Amino acid sequence: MSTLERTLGLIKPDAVRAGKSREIMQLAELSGFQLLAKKTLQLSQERAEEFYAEHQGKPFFPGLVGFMTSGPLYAMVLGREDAVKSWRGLMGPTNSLTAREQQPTCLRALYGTNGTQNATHGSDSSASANREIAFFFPELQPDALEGPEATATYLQE
Ligand code: IDP
Repeated sequence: MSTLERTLGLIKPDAVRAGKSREIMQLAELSGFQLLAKKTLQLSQERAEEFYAEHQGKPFFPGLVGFMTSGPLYAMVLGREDAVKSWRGLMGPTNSLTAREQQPTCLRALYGTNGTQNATHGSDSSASANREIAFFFPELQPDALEGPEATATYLQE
Protein backbone atom coordinates (compact mmCIF):
# COMPACT_ATOMS: atom_id res chain seq x y z
CA MET A 1 0.00 0.00 0.00
CA SER A 2 1.33 3.45 -0.82
CA THR A 3 1.82 6.13 1.81
CA LEU A 4 0.86 9.70 1.18
CA GLU A 5 3.73 12.08 1.79
CA ARG A 6 3.36 15.85 1.78
CA THR A 7 5.62 18.54 0.49
CA LEU A 8 5.47 22.31 0.26
CA GLY A 9 5.46 23.68 -3.24
CA LEU A 10 5.65 27.33 -4.21
CA ILE A 11 4.81 28.94 -7.50
CA LYS A 12 7.19 31.87 -7.34
CA PRO A 13 6.35 35.45 -8.39
CA ASP A 14 7.84 35.17 -11.90
CA ALA A 15 5.56 32.29 -12.86
CA VAL A 16 2.54 33.91 -11.20
CA ARG A 17 3.25 37.15 -13.11
CA ALA A 18 3.53 35.18 -16.35
CA GLY A 19 0.07 33.71 -15.73
CA LYS A 20 1.33 30.14 -15.41
CA SER A 21 -0.03 29.23 -11.95
CA ARG A 22 -2.98 27.24 -13.21
CA GLU A 23 -0.90 25.39 -15.77
CA ILE A 24 1.68 24.43 -13.13
CA MET A 25 -1.05 23.16 -10.78
CA GLN A 26 -2.54 21.11 -13.63
CA LEU A 27 0.88 19.61 -14.41
CA ALA A 28 1.28 18.77 -10.73
CA GLU A 29 -2.07 16.96 -10.73
CA LEU A 30 -1.25 15.16 -13.98
CA SER A 31 1.96 14.00 -12.29
CA GLY A 32 -0.05 12.38 -9.54
CA PHE A 33 0.00 15.07 -6.85
CA GLN A 34 -3.07 15.93 -4.85
CA LEU A 35 -3.41 19.64 -4.27
CA LEU A 36 -4.28 19.32 -0.59
CA ALA A 37 -4.25 23.05 0.17
CA LYS A 38 -3.33 26.23 -1.65
CA LYS A 39 -3.26 29.93 -0.99
CA THR A 40 -1.95 33.02 -2.65
CA LEU A 41 -0.03 35.59 -0.64
CA GLN A 42 2.72 38.16 -0.84
CA LEU A 43 5.78 37.73 1.37
CA SER A 44 7.16 40.65 3.36
CA GLN A 45 10.93 41.16 3.34
CA GLU A 46 11.10 39.82 6.90
CA ARG A 47 9.16 36.65 6.06
CA ALA A 48 11.18 36.01 2.89
CA GLU A 49 14.42 36.40 4.88
CA GLU A 50 13.08 33.94 7.45
CA PHE A 51 12.04 31.41 4.81
CA TYR A 52 15.47 31.49 3.17
CA ALA A 53 17.46 31.97 6.41
CA GLU A 54 19.91 29.19 5.44
CA HIS A 55 21.10 31.36 2.53
CA GLN A 56 21.67 34.53 4.60
CA GLY A 57 25.06 36.03 3.80
CA LYS A 58 25.37 34.45 0.35
CA PRO A 59 25.92 36.83 -2.57
CA PHE A 60 22.58 36.00 -4.17
CA PHE A 61 20.58 36.46 -0.94
CA PRO A 62 19.46 40.10 -1.45
CA GLY A 63 18.41 39.36 -5.02
CA LEU A 64 16.55 36.25 -3.89
CA VAL A 65 14.65 38.16 -1.20
CA GLY A 66 13.91 40.99 -3.64
CA PHE A 67 12.56 38.49 -6.13
CA MET A 68 10.47 36.56 -3.61
CA THR A 69 8.84 39.79 -2.38
CA SER A 70 8.28 41.21 -5.87
CA GLY A 71 4.70 39.98 -6.19
CA PRO A 72 2.18 37.37 -5.12
CA LEU A 73 3.05 33.71 -5.02
CA TYR A 74 1.11 30.48 -4.54
CA ALA A 75 1.86 28.15 -1.66
CA MET A 76 0.63 24.58 -2.06
CA VAL A 77 0.56 21.47 0.08
CA LEU A 78 1.16 18.65 -2.36
CA GLY A 79 0.42 15.05 -1.49
CA ARG A 80 1.70 11.96 -3.25
CA GLU A 81 3.71 8.86 -2.64
CA ASP A 82 7.33 10.02 -2.32
CA ALA A 83 6.14 13.64 -2.69
CA VAL A 84 9.35 15.43 -1.63
CA LYS A 85 11.58 13.65 -4.12
CA SER A 86 8.97 13.51 -6.87
CA TRP A 87 8.20 17.25 -6.74
CA ARG A 88 11.88 18.14 -6.82
CA GLY A 89 12.24 15.82 -9.80
CA LEU A 90 9.37 17.54 -11.58
CA MET A 91 10.89 20.98 -10.82
CA GLY A 92 14.32 20.01 -12.12
CA PRO A 93 17.68 21.72 -11.52
CA THR A 94 17.79 24.96 -9.48
CA ASN A 95 19.06 27.11 -12.33
CA SER A 96 16.47 27.40 -15.11
CA LEU A 97 19.17 27.82 -17.76
CA THR A 98 20.83 24.58 -16.68
CA ALA A 99 17.41 22.98 -16.45
CA ARG A 100 16.71 23.80 -20.10
CA GLU A 101 19.88 21.98 -21.10
CA GLN A 102 19.49 18.99 -18.83
CA GLN A 103 15.76 18.42 -18.41
CA PRO A 104 13.82 20.50 -20.97
CA THR A 105 10.38 19.35 -19.82
CA CYS A 106 10.83 20.13 -16.12
CA LEU A 107 8.96 23.03 -14.49
CA ARG A 108 12.01 25.22 -14.05
CA ALA A 109 13.01 24.74 -17.68
CA LEU A 110 9.50 25.52 -18.89
CA TYR A 111 8.61 28.44 -16.62
CA GLY A 112 11.78 29.87 -15.06
CA THR A 113 14.20 32.50 -16.31
CA ASN A 114 17.60 32.16 -14.63
CA GLY A 115 19.42 31.08 -11.47
CA THR A 116 17.21 33.05 -9.10
CA GLN A 117 13.95 33.43 -10.99
CA ASN A 118 13.18 29.75 -11.34
CA ALA A 119 9.39 29.54 -11.11
CA THR A 120 8.99 27.00 -8.33
CA HIS A 121 10.16 25.85 -4.92
CA GLY A 122 9.96 22.45 -3.29
CA SER A 123 10.99 21.25 0.17
CA ASP A 124 14.27 19.34 0.19
CA SER A 125 13.36 16.78 2.88
CA SER A 126 10.43 15.53 4.85
CA ALA A 127 11.56 17.56 7.87
CA SER A 128 11.79 20.72 5.73
CA ALA A 129 8.35 19.96 4.32
CA ASN A 130 6.81 19.86 7.80
CA ARG A 131 8.53 23.11 8.75
CA GLU A 132 7.63 24.86 5.49
CA ILE A 133 4.01 23.68 5.53
CA ALA A 134 3.71 25.12 9.06
CA PHE A 135 5.36 28.35 7.82
CA PHE A 136 2.76 28.91 5.09
CA PHE A 137 -0.22 27.07 6.62
CA PRO A 138 -0.01 27.64 10.39
CA GLU A 139 -3.77 27.12 10.59
CA LEU A 140 -3.40 23.45 9.59
CA GLN A 141 -2.85 21.46 12.76
CA PRO A 142 -0.09 18.82 12.48
CA ASP A 143 -2.42 16.24 14.07
CA ALA A 144 -4.89 16.78 11.26
CA LEU A 145 -2.27 15.90 8.67
CA GLU A 146 -2.18 12.19 9.43
CA GLY A 147 -4.67 9.50 8.60
CA PRO A 148 -7.78 9.36 6.45
CA GLU A 149 -9.08 12.65 7.79
CA ALA A 150 -6.13 14.54 6.33
CA THR A 151 -7.46 15.19 2.86
CA ALA A 152 -10.85 16.28 4.10
CA THR A 153 -9.26 18.68 6.56
CA TYR A 154 -7.10 20.26 3.92
CA LEU A 155 -9.88 20.57 1.42
CA GLN A 156 -11.89 22.69 3.82
CA GLU A 157 -9.39 25.45 3.09
P1 IDP B 1 16.47 24.87 -4.47
O1 IDP B 1 15.39 25.92 -4.58
O2 IDP B 1 16.67 24.13 -5.77
O3 IDP B 1 16.28 23.96 -3.28
P2 IDP B 1 18.53 26.30 -2.99
O4 IDP B 1 19.99 26.05 -3.10
O5 IDP B 1 17.84 25.93 -1.71
O6 IDP B 1 17.84 25.63 -4.27
O7 IDP B 1 18.32 27.86 -3.25
C1 IDP B 1 17.12 28.51 -2.94
C2 IDP B 1 16.80 29.48 -4.05
O8 IDP B 1 17.82 30.51 -4.08
C3 IDP B 1 16.82 28.89 -5.44
O9 IDP B 1 15.61 28.25 -5.79
C4 IDP B 1 17.10 30.11 -6.30
O10 IDP B 1 15.91 30.91 -6.45
C5 IDP B 1 18.08 30.88 -5.43
N1 IDP B 1 19.49 30.52 -5.72
C6 IDP B 1 20.15 29.41 -5.34
N2 IDP B 1 21.43 29.40 -5.75
C7 IDP B 1 21.59 30.54 -6.44
C8 IDP B 1 22.72 31.12 -7.13
O11 IDP B 1 23.83 30.56 -7.18
N3 IDP B 1 22.49 32.31 -7.73
C9 IDP B 1 21.29 32.95 -7.68
N4 IDP B 1 20.22 32.47 -7.03
C10 IDP B 1 20.35 31.26 -6.42
